[in-house]
Amino acid sequence: MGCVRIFFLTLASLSILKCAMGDPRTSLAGQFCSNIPVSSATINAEYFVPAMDNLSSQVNANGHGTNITGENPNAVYALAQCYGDLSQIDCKLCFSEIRSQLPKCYPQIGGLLFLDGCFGRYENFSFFNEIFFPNDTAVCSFHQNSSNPSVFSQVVKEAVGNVSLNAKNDKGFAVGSSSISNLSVYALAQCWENLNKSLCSSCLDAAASAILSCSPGTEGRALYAGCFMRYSTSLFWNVNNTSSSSSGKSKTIWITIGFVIGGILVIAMGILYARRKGLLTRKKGPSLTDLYGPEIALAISQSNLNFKYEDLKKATNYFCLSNKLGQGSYGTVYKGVLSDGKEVAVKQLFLNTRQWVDQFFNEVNLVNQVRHKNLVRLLGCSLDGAESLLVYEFYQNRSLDLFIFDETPDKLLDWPQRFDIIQGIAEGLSYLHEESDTRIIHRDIKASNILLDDKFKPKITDFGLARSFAQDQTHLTTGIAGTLGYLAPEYIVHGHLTEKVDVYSFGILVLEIITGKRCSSSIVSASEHSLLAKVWNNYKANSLDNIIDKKIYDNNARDEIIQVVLIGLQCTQGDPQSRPDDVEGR
Ligand SMILES: *[C@@H]1O[C@H](CO)[C@@H](O)[C@H](O)[C@H]1NC(C)=O
Ligand SMILES: *[C@@H]1O[C@H](CO)[C@@H](O)[C@H](O)[C@H]1NC(C)=O
Ligand SMILES: *[C@@H]1O[C@H](CO)[C@@H](O)[C@H](O)[C@H]1NC(C)=O
Ligand SMILES: *[C@@H]1O[C@H](CO)[C@@H](O)[C@H](O)[C@H]1NC(C)=O
Ligand SMILES: *[C@@H]1O[C@H](CO)[C@@H](O)[C@H](O)[C@H]1NC(C)=O
Ligand SMILES: *[C@@H]1O[C@H](CO)[C@@H](O)[C@H](O)[C@H]1NC(C)=O
Ligand SMILES: *[C@@H]1O[C@H](CO)[C@@H](O)[C@H](O)[C@H]1NC(C)=O
Ligand SMILES: *[C@@H]1O[C@H](CO)[C@@H](O)[C@H](O)[C@H]1NC(C)=O
Ligand SMILES: *[C@@H]1O[C@H](CO)[C@@H](O)[C@H](O)[C@H]1NC(C)=O
Ligand SMILES: CC(=O)N[C@H]1CO[C@H](CO)[C@@H](O)[C@@H]1O
Repeated sequence: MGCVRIFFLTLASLSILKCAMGDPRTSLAGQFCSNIPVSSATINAEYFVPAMDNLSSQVNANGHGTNITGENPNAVYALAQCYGDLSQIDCKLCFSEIRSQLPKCYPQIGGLLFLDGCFGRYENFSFFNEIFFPNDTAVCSFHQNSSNPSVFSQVVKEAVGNVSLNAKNDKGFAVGSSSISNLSVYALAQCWENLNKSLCSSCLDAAASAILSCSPGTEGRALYAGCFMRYSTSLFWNVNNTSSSSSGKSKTIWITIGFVIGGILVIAMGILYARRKGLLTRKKGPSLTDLYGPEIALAISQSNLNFKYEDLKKATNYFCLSNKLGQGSYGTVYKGVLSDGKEVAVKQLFLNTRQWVDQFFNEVNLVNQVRHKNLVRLLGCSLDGAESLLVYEFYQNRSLDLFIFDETPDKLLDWPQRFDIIQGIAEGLSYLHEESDTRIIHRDIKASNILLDDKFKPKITDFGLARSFAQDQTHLTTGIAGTLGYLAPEYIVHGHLTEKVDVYSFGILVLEIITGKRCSSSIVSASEHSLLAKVWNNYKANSLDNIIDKKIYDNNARDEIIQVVLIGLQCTQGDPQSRPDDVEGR
C-alpha cells in the first residue's frame, strides 16, 4: 500500500464527528417529474433561480413558503415545506437539498420532490390548492418484523389515526407513537401550511387510508400533493426540536449561515440582473456575432473548443430522453454521436451563461488544458443555442455508482479493480489539487461523478467549472455546492472551502467502495442512517471485517482492505487539520 500516513485516530476526532449535527432527513422518498417538456422558446429556468431564492428566505423564517415569479406561460410557481420536527438548521439543509435536486426534472416543466424531512414542488401553473396528483402513492417497505401481523396492524392503525387527528387539529403537523407490549410504531403527519383546514383534512384522510396498506411492513410513507405521512418501527423524528417559531439558539452559527446564504442571494441576484438585462427570448438561431459582438465571436469561432448547437442537437437526437445518461451538477447529460462517429457526452446546462460568456469560455479553455489519465476531458462547448452546452469525452461503463451499489453478479467489481479505482481517484484528485496549473477544488466528489472507461479505469468528471458558476474570491463559498452525505462538516456549517473538503468526500467514497453501501441511500430505516457512524462503531469494536462488502471479502486481501478503510476514516475526520493533505497513494 502506498504512502498515505495513517495517523492515530484519537478519541477527540471521534467526538467531533459525533457532534456534527442533527438529522435533516434528506433521504429521498419520491420524485415525480411532470411530463411536459419545456418548449425551447419558453425556458422557465430564468425564473427558477429567483423563485428558489425567495422560497429560501421564507423557509428559513417560517419553515415553509410559496412563490410565483414571472409571467404566464413561463411563470414558475414554487412551494416548499419542512416537516414540523426539523430544527431551523436541519430545515435549511433539507431545503438546500430540495433546491439542488428539483432541477433534475429539467427539461420537464415541473416536478414534486419528497424527502423524508421536507417537500418541494414547482410548476408553470398554480397548484397551491392541490392535494392530489396523478402519482399519489404509498411507498411501503416489504420488510416485515412482527410475529403477530394483526396486532402490528392494530398498532399502526392507532398511531396513524392519532397523528392524522392531531395534525388536523393542530396546525397541520403531528408526531406520535403507539405501542402494545413490546411493539412500537412511530408516525408523523404533515400538511403544507398554505392549505386551509378542510383541504388539509381531506389530504390526511386519503394519506392515512393509503398508508395503512403498508402494514405489516415496518415502514410506510404516503406521498400526496398536499401532505406527507410516515410510520416506522423506529423512532425517526427529531425529539428535540427547535420548531420554526422558536428563536435561534446558536447565534454564531446563524450569523455564519446567514452570511453564506446572503452571499448566495447576492450572486443569484447579480446573475438574474445580468440575465434580465439581456436576451430573454430568442426564437431563431442568432449568430455568435449577434449574441456576443465581433471580438468574442471571433475568439470562440476560431477556437477548436467551439461546437455548433445545431450539430450537438442532432448528435443527441434532439436531446432525446432515451439518450439521457444522467444528471450532473448544473445540468442533464446526454449521449451524442458526432457526424464523424465519435461518441461524446453532452451536458445541457441549467444555468444560462450568456451574460458572462467570455469568462465562461475562458474557464472552458482552462479546464480543457487540465489533462490527466484519471480526469475526464472537456472537449468544448456550444454557446450559440437556446442553452449552453458542454461536450465531454464519453466512457462506455458510465459511472461508478452503477457498479458498486448494484447487486447483480455481472456488475461485480473485485477487490483489485476497486483498489485500482481508489488509487486512480486519489491520483486524479492530487493532480487537481497540486499539480495542475490552476489549483482546482472539485467540491462534489461522489460515486456518480466517477466515470469508468472500458477497462474500468476511473475518470473524475464535473471539475473546474464550479469556480465559474460560483465566483469565489475569498475562501467563503458563495453557494454550498456538493451533495449532502459527502460534505465535510466545516463546509456545511461555515462554508469553509479548502482541498480538505474534497479529501473528506474522497474518504466517504472510499468507504462506499469498500462496503458497497451508499452514504445516504434512499428509503432506509432511520437506524441504518449513517454509513460513517457504522464504520466508526465497527472500528471502535475492532470488528471492521463486518463492514467489508461480502462480495469482495477475501482472506488474502483482508489486511490491505482494512488498511484502505483506515485511510477512509482518516480522510473523514471531523477536524480538517487531521485529514491528510495528499490522498495519493504512491
Ligand atoms: C419574497 O417575496 C415576497 C413577496 O413579494 C417579498 O415580500 C419578499 O421580500 C421576497 N423576499 C426576497 C428575499 O426577495
Ligand atoms: C416571488 O419572488 C420574487 C423574487 O424575490 C418576488 O419578486 C415576488 O414578489 C415573489 N412573489 C410572491 C408571490 O411571493
Ligand atoms: C405550461 O407550459 C406548457 C409548455 O410550455 C404550456 O403548454 C402551458 O400552457 C403552460 N401552462 C400555463 C398555465 O401557462
Ligand atoms: C406517474 O404516473 C404515470 C401514469 O399515471 C406513469 O406513467 C408514471 O410512470 C408515474 N411516474 C412515476 C415517477 O411513478
Ligand atoms: C390514540 O387513539 C386511541 C384510539 O384510537 C386513543 O385511545 C388514544 O388515547 C389516542 N392516544 C393519543 C395520545 O391521542
Ligand atoms: C414480543 O413479545 C412476544 C411475546 O410476548 C415475542 O414472541 C416476540 O418475539 C417479541 N418481539 C420482539 C420484536 O421482541
Ligand atoms: C423489529 O421490531 C422491534 C420492535 O418494534 C424493533 O426493536 C427492532 O429494531 C425491529 N427490527 C428491525 C430489523 O426493524
Ligand atoms: C378551502 O380552499 C378550497 C380551495 O380554495 C375552497 O374550495 C374551500 O371552500 C376552502 N374551505 C374553507 C373552509 O375555507
Ligand atoms: C434532548 O435534550 C435533552 C436535554 O437537552 C437531552 O438530555 C436528550 O438526550 C436529548 N434527546 C435527543 C434524542 O437528542
Ligand atoms: C413536536 C414538538 O415537540 N414540538 C415542540 C418544539 O419545540 C417548541 C419549543 O421549543 C415546542 O413549543 C413544541 O411543542
